[in-house]
Amino acid sequence: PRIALLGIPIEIGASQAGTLMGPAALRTAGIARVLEQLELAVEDHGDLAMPAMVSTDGAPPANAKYYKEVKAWVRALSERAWQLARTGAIPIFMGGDHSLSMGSVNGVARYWQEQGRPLFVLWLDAHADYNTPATTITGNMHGMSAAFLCGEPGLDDLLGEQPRVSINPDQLDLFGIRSIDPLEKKLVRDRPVVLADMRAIDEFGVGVLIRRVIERVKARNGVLHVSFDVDFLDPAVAPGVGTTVPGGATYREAHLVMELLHDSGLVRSADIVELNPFLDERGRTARVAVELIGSLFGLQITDRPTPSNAVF
Ligand code: DIR
Ligand code: MN
Ligand code: MN
Ligand code: MN
Repeated sequence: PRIALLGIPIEIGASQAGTLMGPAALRTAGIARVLEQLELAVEDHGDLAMPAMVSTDGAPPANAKYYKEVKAWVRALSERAWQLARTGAIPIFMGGDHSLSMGSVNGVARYWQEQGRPLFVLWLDAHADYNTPATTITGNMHGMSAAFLCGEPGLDDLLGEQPRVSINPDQLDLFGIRSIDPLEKKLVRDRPVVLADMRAIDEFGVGVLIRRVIERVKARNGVLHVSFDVDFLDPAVAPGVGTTVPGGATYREAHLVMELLHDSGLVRSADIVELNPFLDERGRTARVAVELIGSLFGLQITDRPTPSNAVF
């Protein structure tokens, strides 16, 4: 298999500046080297250039900060993601803040729709990112990406001429959630979104819950996109994020998630977002993120196969 790396240095979707340095930090932490050691062919496509803004567009929606700038990124990225998927490579989208997923996931969803296979999205995050302009408190668009991808209204013009390919909410798995706004919570409750919050992880463990995700994808002959927001991790493990929330996944929980996903053979694309090197401690968070990408693509402690549910 081939891996296509693409940097998306966007930060205006987030509350704090600094995620534009994310792609550079992931490269410095050795993302390409780790994947090459797994005998994958890695092609680094560099960073997506900041697209020109189209001044003829109408008035942006209220409660969506930097809408025009985010729109420029998202439509360019959606096209690029679709093209990368068509080459047969596994794209890894290196952010950048989480608003970029509105483009990356839309683009790969367009490709899989053409292939006639349902795309499932695993959203590893402290937050649900299920706000719309009608529910948001902050107006930050990185908090709206999952809702947009499920077809929620309010950002309807965001993709410009790009086709919008929404996923059904029952193909979205929110995983690791521990911070959700009041109206956002209501919206998630009204939708068939599948959710494993930290309470569920405490009770059942990530092994059981990730196997449940994998079984649902397999049952429908689907493929999986992993959208990994670094704040999924506990702040003690990953301090280099603008929106840390206590009580996140431990180092080993996160690796187990990635190892199980690798063994499933279902992962066809991934985002790694919200890494903020400006807030990091000497590259610690970038290194952890790269190690986790290693596990997602086959790095193992031993070469023995992972025990299945049945065999221990
Ligand atoms: C909050 C925080 N729910 C918002 N969201 C995110 O701004 O909508 N922080 N994604 O990382
Ligand atoms: Mn988050
Ligand atoms: Mn997020
Ligand atoms: Mn965030």
